[in-house]
Amino acid sequence: MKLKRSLVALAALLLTAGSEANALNLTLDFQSLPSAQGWTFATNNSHLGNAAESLVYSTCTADGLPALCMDSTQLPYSNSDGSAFWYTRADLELSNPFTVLMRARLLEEVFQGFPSGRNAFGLFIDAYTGSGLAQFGVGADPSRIQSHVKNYAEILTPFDTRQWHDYRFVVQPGGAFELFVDGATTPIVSGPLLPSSLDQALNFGDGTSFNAVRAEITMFQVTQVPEPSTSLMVSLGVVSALCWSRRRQVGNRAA
Ligand SMILES: [Ca+2]
Repeated sequence: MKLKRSLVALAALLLTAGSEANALNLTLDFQSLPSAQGWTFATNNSHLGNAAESLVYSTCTADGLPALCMDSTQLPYSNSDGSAFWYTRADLELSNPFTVLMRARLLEEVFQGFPSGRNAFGLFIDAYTGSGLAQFGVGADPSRIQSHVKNYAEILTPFDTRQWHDYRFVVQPGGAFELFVDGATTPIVSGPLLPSSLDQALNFGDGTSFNAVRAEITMFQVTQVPEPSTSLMVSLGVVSALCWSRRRQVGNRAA
């Protein structure tokens, strides 16, 4: 009876701790476009405006899985218009550590505009945390990563970005960010965030005006674990609740 009651108390404690932590847990669904799921489509192409969304993005099937297909290679390039087409949202609390997991492959990369302007932000993720910016982009020709770390120099990858890969983007606001690929324990790139006081925002998609990319995304998740101090407090609470419960039972038995 006592044990049952203490288990109920334990469950209540865990539930309370979970809701207090209010951790992010966001998964993109591929039955509809991100704009139907809380994301806002954005472009620097003043000519196409929001019409660009349906020209660049579609829900599709990739390798038998529901996917988001991105294809900016079909739009005519004009150097008077930008060719960045991305999704953004500003309603996420990004001042605590969080992780973005993206499974994607790049089918094609086309350089437009200035050849010297080649950069990999044709498929990118970036995060403004309120105090800093962490960002990376993936390129396919050649397979590479580019980031604000190393001043956007090309970091050639030992894997082919035209194949499926898991990109795990781990951001510690006020600290550093790390990008892991396919469960590797060593990040392919890591470093401090760029100081930025711009409002919090998470962005992904085609972020460059001079590259066009054809890509497929079959997973996009944003997760946040409770702060270590919160986890520790929950653990300590659980342990003390269990100890208290056991002491009570022992005491009752002895009486
Ligand atoms: Ca582009």
